[in-house]
Amino acid sequence: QFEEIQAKHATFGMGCFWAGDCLFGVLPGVIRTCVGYAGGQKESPTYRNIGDHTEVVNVEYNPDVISYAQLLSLFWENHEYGLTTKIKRQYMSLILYHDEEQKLIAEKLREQEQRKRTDSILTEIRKFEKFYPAEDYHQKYRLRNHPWLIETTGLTSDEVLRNSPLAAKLNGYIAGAGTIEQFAKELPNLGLTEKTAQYLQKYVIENQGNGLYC
Ligand code: MHO
Repeated sequence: QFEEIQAKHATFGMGCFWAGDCLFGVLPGVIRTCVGYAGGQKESPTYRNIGDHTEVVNVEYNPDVISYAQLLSLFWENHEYGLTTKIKRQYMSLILYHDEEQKLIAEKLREQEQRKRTDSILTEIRKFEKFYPAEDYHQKYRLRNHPWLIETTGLTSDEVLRNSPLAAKLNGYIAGAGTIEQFAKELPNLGLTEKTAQYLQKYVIENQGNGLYC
């Protein structure tokens, strides 16, 4: 008898969505990620025709393992949200809350962030309405540059790359978004062969802390 995890969703706009995909995907407690367009009114936006939408990452997480506040710390730490110059709507800082609890936490933490700085925070907090998944080639973008890794782990379809928890992890690790300590700790649970683990480890170390997820 397995108890269903009561998974929750969180949605963040924080610049280029390839970065959010890596940063959140690798996080313990995050189950899966999907990048897409949200926050605007235009029907069926695409990358080339995004209209008034923003690039966002939609995160499915287990609230027993990671809290919304913890997700928000990662959000604040990893993008520029206080620029005085205007950021394109495509890359705006945006929190789309899924329930009242998320709304209150987001508002409270934005206030806290604001107190730490003198320029004003541009992050908008709005209700999540509609999410349009982005084109397949944007999903797990960094992992897609590693066809051997995709092949050897059996993540060989667009659908699997979009939905698989392992794909979310590998996409983050390959870009250097997880720490070396976390990688060492999680490796036994990833179910990788020795050779695959070595391949991945090289990138975890090489890309560690370079902050280049886009
Ligand atoms: N620097 C990237 C941004 C891509 S993104 C998904 C590019 O110019 O292609 O917005």
